[in-house]
Amino acid sequence: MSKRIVVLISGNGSNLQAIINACEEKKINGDVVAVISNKPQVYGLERARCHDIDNAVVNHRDYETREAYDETLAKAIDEHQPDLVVLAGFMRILTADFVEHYAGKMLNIHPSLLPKYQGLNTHQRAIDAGDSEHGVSVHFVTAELDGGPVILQAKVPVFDNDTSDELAARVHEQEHRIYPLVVNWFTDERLLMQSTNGEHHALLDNTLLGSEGYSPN
Ligand code: NHR
Ligand code: GAR
Repeated sequence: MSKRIVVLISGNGSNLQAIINACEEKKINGDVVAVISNKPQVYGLERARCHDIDNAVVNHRDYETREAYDETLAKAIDEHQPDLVVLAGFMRILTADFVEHYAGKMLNIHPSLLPKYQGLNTHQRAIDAGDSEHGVSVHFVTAELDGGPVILQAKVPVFDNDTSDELAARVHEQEHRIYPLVVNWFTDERLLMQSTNGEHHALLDNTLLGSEGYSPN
């Protein structure tokens, strides 16, 4: 059965686009059934409309507390009965209750080689640290911010005199390759999150993934 995917965004939505394209090309056994943004008028919403995908704004500025916001957001998501919730450049920290509600069925893409550079401004931080490599991680979302089990990473070089924008563009290319791939693993039911005694692990084809996620051989 084809899986129902809800994508949460806050901006441009290029990762959303990569996932929509992969679904249309049948590289993912699923459909993006809805796109929800916390910010009005972002380009990602236009991308959804272009593909006749249900889209909505749940604006965090309209809510007094994170709990109230997340409650409304969860209702908007659950209307679509998703099998998978995908964070694609979604910029609001989610409450533990919200995360628990989607345990094992919510993914995020984070622009760093986790556990390095959790949080924001990752490209500039990698440059400032003098790193020679940087990259991107897809992980299951847990209550711990950017702390859920890593599923797949991709690395890029950092060149001398790279600007943050140049480095971000290099990372973006990798994002658009690896996010559809991981979503496909999930929709093919090859990917699971196992939680025991408050510890979370990712499994691919019943094999425990290491701290850097899947790596061949
Ligand atoms: N929520 C939980 N509980 N766990 C995670 O792993 C999450 C999450 C929510 C979002 C994405 C994450 C990223 O990939 C993500 C992972 C936003 C912030 C942030 O500080 C940090 C990390 C991520 C997303 N947000 C500010 C806030 O106060 C607002 C920043 C802004 O609007 O620009 O929510 O990096
Ligand atoms: C991506 O680079 C993603 O890794 C990052 O935001 C960008 C969104 O681009 N995510 C975060 O920083 C989450 N805090 P997109 O809207 O074009 O997909």
